[in-house]
Amino acid sequence: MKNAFILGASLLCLSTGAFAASIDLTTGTLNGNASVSGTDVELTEAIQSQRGSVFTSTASSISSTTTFSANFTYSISTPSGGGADGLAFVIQNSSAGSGALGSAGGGLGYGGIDQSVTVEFDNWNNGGIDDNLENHVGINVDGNLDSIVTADPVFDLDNVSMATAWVDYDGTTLSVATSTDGIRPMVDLLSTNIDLSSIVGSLAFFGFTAATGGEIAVHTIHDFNLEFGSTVTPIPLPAGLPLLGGGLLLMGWLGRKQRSLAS
Ligand SMILES: [Ca+2]
Ligand SMILES: [Ca+2]
Ligand SMILES: [Ca+2]
Repeated sequence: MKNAFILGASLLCLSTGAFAASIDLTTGTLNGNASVSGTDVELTEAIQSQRGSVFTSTASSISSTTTFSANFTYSISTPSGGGADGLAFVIQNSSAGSGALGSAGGGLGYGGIDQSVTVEFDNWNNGGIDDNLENHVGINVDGNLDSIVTADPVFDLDNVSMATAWVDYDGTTLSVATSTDGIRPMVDLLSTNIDLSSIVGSLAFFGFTAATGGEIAVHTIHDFNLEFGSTVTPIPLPAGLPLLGGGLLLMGWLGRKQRSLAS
């Protein structure tokens, strides 16, 4: 009986692990100046007027019930002339598909990509009502550089050796947090209501863009994890193991058995 309980518990652990999805961007679709650097994707070099993007090569299904949690690590290094222009996390279903690449400079490589939702990490003041802070994180729709909402990440995006960002969508609200210590802050940096499926439609490519302009930096994505909620496809368990449902049923049966033994 004790062994059966342990089996049930281990199946529950497997089920939790099954939802974590590390995305290897080095096998994604790289566009423009993006290149693979070891296990990282370098979106731009520290050269003027570069733009690069990387997207998942296959699209994910999106519906009105889609929820997801994403996190990634990024760096912006060797800045010159004040450091520019920044990088962006982009969810898009534009006609270019995984080959999408937007404008350089203040466009951060996402400018003009339609049917898109973007979280920008923007470190150059291009002016305008929501770009008046040099150092800001923003949420943008349809490749429009005017953000719906912006916030100051507090640390300096011009020269960040390693930062982590978390982007969560609960079906209604898109929330963003970022830090330089790898620990998710207790309070999100910014959030806004987004109707994802009405913006992108039934499919979306997930990925990143960055650009330089007159001023420059190296923009790099080191690690990317994406997990869907309601649309997750369970990974197959090793042969011979019952499905997750079997483990849950076993737990339930054990619970009833223990109750019946006690009575
Ligand atoms: Ca700057
Ligand atoms: Ca800017
Ligand atoms: Ca901006």
